[in-house]
Amino acid sequence: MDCFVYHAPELTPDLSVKPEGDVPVDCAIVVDVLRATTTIATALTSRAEAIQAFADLDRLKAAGEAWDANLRILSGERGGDKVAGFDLGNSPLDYTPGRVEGKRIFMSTTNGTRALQRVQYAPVLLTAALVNVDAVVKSVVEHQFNSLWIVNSGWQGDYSLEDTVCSGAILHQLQSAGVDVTAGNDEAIAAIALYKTWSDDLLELLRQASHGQRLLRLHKDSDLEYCAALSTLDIVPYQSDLGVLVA
Ligand code: 3SL
Repeated sequence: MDCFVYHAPELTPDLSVKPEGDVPVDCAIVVDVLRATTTIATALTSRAEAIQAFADLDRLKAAGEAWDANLRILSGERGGDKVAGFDLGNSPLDYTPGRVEGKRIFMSTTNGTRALQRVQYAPVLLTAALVNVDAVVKSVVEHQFNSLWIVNSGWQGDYSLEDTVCSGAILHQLQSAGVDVTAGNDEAIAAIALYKTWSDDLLELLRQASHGQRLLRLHKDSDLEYCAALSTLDIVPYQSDLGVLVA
């Protein structure tokens, strides 16, 4: 399987609009360890009906307000904080069954939802974080794709350590499962090396990462601990309709 890692949505070939000819990839996996894809995996594990992702807050509000008020949650994050007037921010720990079961979550985050939009026309679109690496790898192995893009959300167009280590974990576990992983770019080789270096102390890596530091300044220590745990959730979020993720 040809595997490519991209460090940010802006560095990823554009599949935000429907391509005219053949789509250049079989499956795209969007990663935002801190914290969007960890929150998505958690919310779906808590039996949210679906996550509907928006890059733009005004579009989110319009779609959310058209939904039954008892069956919706408006989830907005900018700069690590909850957006004023929204029900929830982006802490995965807030997405408990008591709050989200049966509800549609209208979500917008600084980078993660932009990454989803960037590859929304991939034939198969999954999301992964450290918390659901094993489940996602199992699903990729079963589908026997020929090509895979791992799209890191990064931070405002730039590299992020935590997303890269998760990309490396996915590729490393694919290799361990016997998949013939061919690195399509140098980023894929570097991601595997980063994961091998840090696999025994992922929490420390998250603490050293610039976005980890930003969240620690906002007193989100427990979020970091939760996001650093490897394969604690057995869930594979996938896009069922444009912008809509289900379990
Ligand atoms: O960038 C994003 O999409 C967010 O996950 C950032 S934060 O962790 O919620 O601050």
